[in-house]
Amino acid sequence: MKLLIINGPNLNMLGIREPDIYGKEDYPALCDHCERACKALGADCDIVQSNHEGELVDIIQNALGAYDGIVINPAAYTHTSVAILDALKAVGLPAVEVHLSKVSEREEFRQISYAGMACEKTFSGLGFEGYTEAIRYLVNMCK
Ligand code: CA2
Repeated sequence: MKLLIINGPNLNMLGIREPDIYGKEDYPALCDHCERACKALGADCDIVQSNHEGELVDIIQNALGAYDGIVINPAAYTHTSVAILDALKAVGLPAVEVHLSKVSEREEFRQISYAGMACEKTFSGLGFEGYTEAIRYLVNMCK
């Protein structure tokens, strides 16, 4: 099975600031973590990151026919983007939402997730392990 792992705005800045919230490891370390998790769980993956909402919509649309599932951390667009929600619904691929931090314990404006409405499951507050759990979930679901 082939998974597309999508990361939204500012996740490329991991490890630079706010280590208390997002951890000390940087974005290349997250990519390495996801690649290793996919290999261990028997999946292939591509990993993409964009700071641009429209580009994220294009990436999701282009996943149709090319991937079996999507792992997505839409970052700040989680809480604002109906366009990303609609794109996930349009392609209809099984998708799992991931957040490094425990969003439910953070600010009020982070309490809505539009993307999550099109996802099978959400893993939040587990750091990099949330990606592992999302990959595991999709691998098991597609068995
Ligand atoms: O917890 C998560 O994974 C988030 O999706 C991260 C987003 C945030 O807007 C969401 O509410 C929850 C932020 C992405 C990373 O932002 C950084 C900020 C400063 C330094 C490094 C990264």
